[in-house]
Amino acid sequence: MSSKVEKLVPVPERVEADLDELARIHDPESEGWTRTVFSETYRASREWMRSRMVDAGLQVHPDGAGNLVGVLPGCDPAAPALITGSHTDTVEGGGRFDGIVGVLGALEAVRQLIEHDVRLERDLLVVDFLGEESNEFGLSCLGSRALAGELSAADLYRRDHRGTRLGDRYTAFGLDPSDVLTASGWARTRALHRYVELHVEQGPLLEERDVPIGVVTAIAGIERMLATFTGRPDHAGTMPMGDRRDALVAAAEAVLTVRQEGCGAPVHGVATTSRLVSEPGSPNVVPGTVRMQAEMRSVDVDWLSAAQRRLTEEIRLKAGAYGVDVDVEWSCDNECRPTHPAVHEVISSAADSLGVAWEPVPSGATHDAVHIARLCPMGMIFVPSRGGRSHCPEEWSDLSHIATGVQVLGRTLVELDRTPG
Ligand code: HGY
Ligand code: MN
Ligand code: MN
Repeated sequence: MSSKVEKLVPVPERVEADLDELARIHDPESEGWTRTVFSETYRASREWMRSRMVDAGLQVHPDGAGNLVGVLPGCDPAAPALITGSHTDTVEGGGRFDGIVGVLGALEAVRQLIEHDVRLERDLLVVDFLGEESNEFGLSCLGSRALAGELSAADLYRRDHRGTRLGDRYTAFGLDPSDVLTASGWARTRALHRYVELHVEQGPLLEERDVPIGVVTAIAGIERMLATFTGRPDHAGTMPMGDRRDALVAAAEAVLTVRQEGCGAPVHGVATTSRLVSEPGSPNVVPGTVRMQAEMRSVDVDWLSAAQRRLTEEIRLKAGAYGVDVDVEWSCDNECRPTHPAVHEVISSAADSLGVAWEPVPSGATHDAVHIARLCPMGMIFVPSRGGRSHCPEEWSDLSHIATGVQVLGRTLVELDRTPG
């Protein structure tokens, strides 16, 4: 290892200052550190992000899909490029670290390379991907999905609960929807060598095992369910209990069935019901219709598909006992994506060379890495989350862990730069 590379030691205070400054750009009307995609708060935060990328020494250009792409030129611009990054949008009521650590950590890694005059052979692309979080259009990872060619023209016609089309949200954000599908083609024509993403674990494993670094083995597949229960609205004061067809009672059974399935996964799996919309919703009417939103996730592909089938059957059977019909629709947010063994190997040996303990961990959360994996071999580095909490204001990762993650990222990028092929 050259002495220059040995000197790539992150300055935690710089990362902390960036984390604090970005956290200040959040929606004052919402809980936590909210910066949802397409919001005015998000627009302001990306202006800040772009200027921080320039300050770090990157040549920045937004692509047609709304991703912010910073380039650190390498010695051989014709060589397939390295790519790293993550996202800076949050869920409603989200935290200060999910995604953000991967973008701001990459900026610190870039500053280290420049300050210690470590010239990479390959261009290094640092990307703040647009809209990674799941949204009302039912599509997470908007920016990386577009780069991977997985966003379709039909997707732009998806509507949110107000009836607004996704394409119109791009337009209002200053992006041309037709560009979103074409201009993102740069990532499919620009040869990409390897992708590595630094991210907070968002779960309890690393903290429980007291290990500072996780090397991700696979990113869970996500299947989303929309169940529509059709019973019969009746007078709540007169219809005898035994004669009712109460859609909300059937849905309540289904919520517990979803939980039961999630708790039954033999290796890795979770299931969550996130929304019930009961109509007509009047206190004196037996609910006639209920729409239920749920999701299941696992790195165990066989369990996930079997659980979907079981759940659909069980929900229908239990609803029938209340005289309620149910229509169950499933949609795949993303397939399970294993990380690339060659990238996994470089990350773990980078940690070993730094004397940093690491463990292989699955990711129950999805990431932009799932989509960029379609463009080149992918790997991920995790740092611990306090109490395993995320997607909440209490989300926290220690600066010392983040700095270790940045150091492993920097060392990994240098090693990946040298790998052929
Ligand atoms: O939903 C997820 O797993 C990610 O945090 N967007
Ligand atoms: Mn994330
Ligand atoms: Mn998230």
